Amino acid sequence: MNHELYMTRALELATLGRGFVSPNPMVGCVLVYDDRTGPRIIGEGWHQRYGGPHAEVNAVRSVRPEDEHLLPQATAYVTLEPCSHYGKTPPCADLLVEKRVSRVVVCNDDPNPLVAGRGLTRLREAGIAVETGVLAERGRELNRRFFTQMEQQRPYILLKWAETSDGFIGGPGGQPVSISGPLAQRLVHRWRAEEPAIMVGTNTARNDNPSLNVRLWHGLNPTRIVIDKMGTLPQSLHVFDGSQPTLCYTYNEPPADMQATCVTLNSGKDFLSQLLADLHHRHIQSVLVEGGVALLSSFIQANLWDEMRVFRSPKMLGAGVPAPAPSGRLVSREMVGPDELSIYRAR
Ligand code: AOF
Ligand code: ZN
Repeated sequence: MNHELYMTRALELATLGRGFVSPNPMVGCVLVYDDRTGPRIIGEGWHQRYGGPHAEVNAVRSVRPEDEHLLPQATAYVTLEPCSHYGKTPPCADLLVEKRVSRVVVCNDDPNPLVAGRGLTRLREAGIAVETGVLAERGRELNRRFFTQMEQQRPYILLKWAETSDGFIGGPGGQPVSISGPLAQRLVHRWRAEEPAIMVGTNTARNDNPSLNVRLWHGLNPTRIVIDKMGTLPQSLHVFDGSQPTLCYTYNEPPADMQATCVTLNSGKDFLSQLLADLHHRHIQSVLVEGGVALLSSFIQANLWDEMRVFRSPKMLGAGVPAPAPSGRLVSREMVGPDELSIYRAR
C-alpha cells in the first residue's frame, strides 16, 4: 500500500485540530482496508479538541457497522505513536489491539514521557506489525511547538518585529513609530490568536502601552507576558488592566494591587532561563515575542528562539533604534501589502 499517500491524508486530518488542541499535538488517523479489489478507506478521525477523544478513537467510531468486520485486516495510519497511558482518555494502543488491526503505520514517535515508545511496544507485543517514520519530517513540522516543548523543556519561541528599509525598529530614544502597514498589523493579530502567549519587554510595555489582545482577527486572546525586572512599570498601563490573563516577571516584590500574576525570579541567576523554565512549568507551549529590541536581542544572543518573523517596510527613518539582525534559515519571503515579510527558522 502507498504509505505516503495515506499518511498525507492523516496529516491533513490532523491539521483540522489546529487552534483547538494545544498543548496537545495535532493528530490524525486513517483506517485502510486492502483486498484484491484494492485499498479503501473505512475510517478517518482526528484529535478535535483538548481533553477530547484522540484521533484513533474518532477514526474507529467513524467506521460503518457493515465495515467493522474488516478491521482485523486493516492498516491504521496514525501521525503520532498511539498513546499507552490513561490520560483524559484510555490508551489508544489498547483500542487498536482490541480492534485487532493488522498493521499500524506511524509518522512520529511520541516524545511525551508518559508514552515514549510504550505505545509501539504494546502494539508489537500484541502481534501487530508496526512501521514508523513515514513522512516524519512533515509531522515534526506540523507539531513543532509540541516537539520543542517536550524535547527542550521550554516553549517554542517566535520573535516578531517590523523594521524600516534603513534598518530601524523604533524612533530616536525608543519613541513609538508606526512602521508596518494595516495588512501586516492584521496578520500580527492572527498570529496572536494562534499562540497561547505573547510577550513584551519593559520599554515596549511603557512606551507603546500595547493592549496585546486580538482585535483585527477572530480568536482567543493570548496570555500576556510582561518583563519588568526592576518593577518600575506603572499599574495604569493597558497590560495591567486585568482584561486577560497576564504574567509579570520581575526581580522585585510586586505591588499589592497588581492585576497580573507576578513571578519574582532569583536576581542571582540568569533571567531568561528562569523565565522559560517557569513558562514551561505552566505548560505554555509557545510564545510570540513582540519586542522591544532588548528583549528580542536577549533571546537571539542566548540562541533561545525557533522562528523569526520580520516585516521590512519601505519607510525610512534616518535615525532611531537599530533592528536586530535576522539569522537562521530563510524559509519564506512574501509581500504583505507594501511590507516584505521574511520568516527564518533556527534549524
Ligand atoms: C494519541 N492520539 O490523537 C493524541 C495523542 O491528556 P490526554 O489524555 O489527552 O493525553 C495527551 C497526550 O497524549 C499528549 O501529550 C500526547 O502525548 C498524546 N496525544 N495520542 O494516541 C491522539 N492527541
Ligand atoms: Zn491516544
